[in-house]
Order: sequence, then structure tokens, then C-alpha cells
Amino acid sequence: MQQTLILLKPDAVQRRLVGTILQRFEQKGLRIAALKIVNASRELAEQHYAVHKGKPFYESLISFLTSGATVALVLEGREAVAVCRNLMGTTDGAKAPPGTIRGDFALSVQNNLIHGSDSPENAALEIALWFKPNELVSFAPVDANWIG
Ligand code: DAT
Ligand code: MG
Repeated sequence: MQQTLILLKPDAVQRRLVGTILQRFEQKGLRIAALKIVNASRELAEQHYAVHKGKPFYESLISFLTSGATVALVLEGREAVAVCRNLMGTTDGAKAPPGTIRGDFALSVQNNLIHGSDSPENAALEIALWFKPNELVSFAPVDANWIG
């Protein structure tokens, strides 16, 4: 079963979209394996977005991610990384297709509500960055045979 790291970034929390976004993942059939609300430190934000260091939008991106509370979660399920990326929509909210989270709720490139890991390898690194091992909870959903 694949796991992915999802962040509901400070704009999602401020705009009270946490429940709406979580509902989409739950309805898809993904299992919540970890969930918490945090004020990301600059150090954590820099580690999380290390791949973007040096890009013109980097400083603004770090300011944004440290500007308020973020809800961090681990989702688990079949093809969880790709499934979540598809549910999120493309990076630019203005271009993200209707029906996706960004397509329905975001207009901005930076303030695009949500982060999702882009590969299983990065998911493992990002989960380790945001969560201690004992913050992940394992349970067998009773409808697993119906969801697949
Ligand atoms: P994604 O979040 O879709 O994986 P990414 O990893 O390329 O996108 O970029 C990380 C975040 O950085 C993205 O969610 C929003 C911001 N960002 C990306 N490109 C940007 C740009 N050209 N201008 C401003 N912010 C940008
Ligand atoms: Mg990315």
C-alpha cells in the first residue's frame, strides 16, 4: 500500500477549506495514516522545499508556508501518490481543471492550497520530515474489500 504526504497549506486553513479537502480524499477511498496541525518553522519549510532553493519564487514560497498553520497528513492507499496529485490538479490554480481541488478552489500559483508528494521516493523523505514514526497509525479499514 502506497503512502503520500499531503500539506493543507496556510491558505487552506485560513479559508476553512480543511474539511472540504479532506472529504475528497476520504471519499476517494484513501486512509488517513497521520494527521496534525503545525506552525512550520523556517527550517522545516526550507527542508521541504529544498528542491526550489534559488528559484525566483523561493523566498516568497518559504514566507507563505511559514505564515500560518498548516495541516499535515499522510494518506495511504493504492497508487496514493498519483491519485492525490490527480485530485489536486496542476500547480497553477488558474489552469487546474474543474473538479480538482486547485481547479475548484484556487486561482493563484503560489497560494494553491495543497502540497502532495510527487513520487513514492519523495513521499518517504517528506513523511520522515514532517512526522515521527510513532505519529503514524496503522489500522485496517472495514470496507477495504470494497475499495480495493
Ligand atoms: P506542486 O506544488 O504542484 O508540486 P512545484 O513543486 O513545482 O508544484 O512548486 C512548489 C510550490 O511552489 C507550488 O505549489 C507553488 C510554488 N510555485 C511553483 N512555481 C511557481 C512560480 N512560477 N511562481 C510562484 N510560485 C510558484
Ligand atoms: Mg512539488
